[in-house]
Amino acid sequence: MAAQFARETGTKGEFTRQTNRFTDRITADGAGGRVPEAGRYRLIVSLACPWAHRAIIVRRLLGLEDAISLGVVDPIRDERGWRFTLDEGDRDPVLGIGFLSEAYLRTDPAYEGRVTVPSLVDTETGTVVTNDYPRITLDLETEWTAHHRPGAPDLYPPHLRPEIDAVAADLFRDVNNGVYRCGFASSQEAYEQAYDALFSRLDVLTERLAGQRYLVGDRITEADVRFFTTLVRFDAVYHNHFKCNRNKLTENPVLWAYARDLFQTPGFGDTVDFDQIKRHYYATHEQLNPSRIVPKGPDLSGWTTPHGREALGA
Ligand SMILES: N[C@@H](CCC(=O)N[C@@H](CS)C(=O)NCC(=O)O)C(=O)O
Repeated sequence: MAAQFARETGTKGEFTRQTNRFTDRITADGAGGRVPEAGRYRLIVSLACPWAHRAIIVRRLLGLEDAISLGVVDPIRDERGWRFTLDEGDRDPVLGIGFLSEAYLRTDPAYEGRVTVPSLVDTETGTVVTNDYPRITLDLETEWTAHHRPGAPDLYPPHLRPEIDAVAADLFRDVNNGVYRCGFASSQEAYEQAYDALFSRLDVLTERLAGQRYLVGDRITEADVRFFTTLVRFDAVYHNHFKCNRNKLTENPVLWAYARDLFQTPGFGDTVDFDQIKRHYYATHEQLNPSRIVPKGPDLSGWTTPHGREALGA
């Protein structure tokens, strides 16, 4: 079976995600040579991408919109990768580039991996500071506090960090990246392993969320942001396109109510673009969907129905 990403496929047909190439950090103490500076950095995202979606939600929840600007790429990549064809003149208005790859090559002329979102770009140099998506949100939460809006939530409170990190590690392996391991597997065995791990983990998380409103503690944290970006794509994309089809999200009363609760929280649902999500997945993975036909469904009207999760407290 041909792999969608041959360079990231192991000998048993398993998808092994590339490492993040750019990992500089912007920290309050300036240890890495960069401090948070309003207006200097630009977050480049695709509204379709679950890893980028984390950063979009966190930026909104923390009120960092004025400090960090947002560039949005076209959900459909061409053979040159992510492009700024949603912008006038097909160029990002701040960076002046037509393709995200231009920033990557300016930073590392020898770069050969996939050019990915989210990427945080320095608007003064046009170079990529980081595409290390798990670190990006944690740093927005802990290093950019001087720029947070008054009353911004603490999404990564010190006393909850060990538990958030543990939940996030399981989530990443089995769920966030697990759906990709199902979809990009190029052997039956690798697919079934990923599928089993995904649904076993969803069973464990269902049990956990049956008795508590949020994943960790009594408040929304980074862990919920990470779970949400996969759940909101589940029925629209992963169930069908990535063959994650034991159950739909809407068939799991606990997770469906949990996802709706988050969706109806400002910063979550208002950052979801189902049209771009569907067009991106179905039209860019030619190995999985050669016809590029985008399914019409599912019916999305359920997302705004009452969820009843207030009864669990918090
Ligand atoms: N930076 C990570 C994760 C981010 C990521 O995979 N983003 C996707 C979109 S959801 C992307 O930019 N893909 C570009 C490509 O496949 O060429 C990676 O390198 O795997």
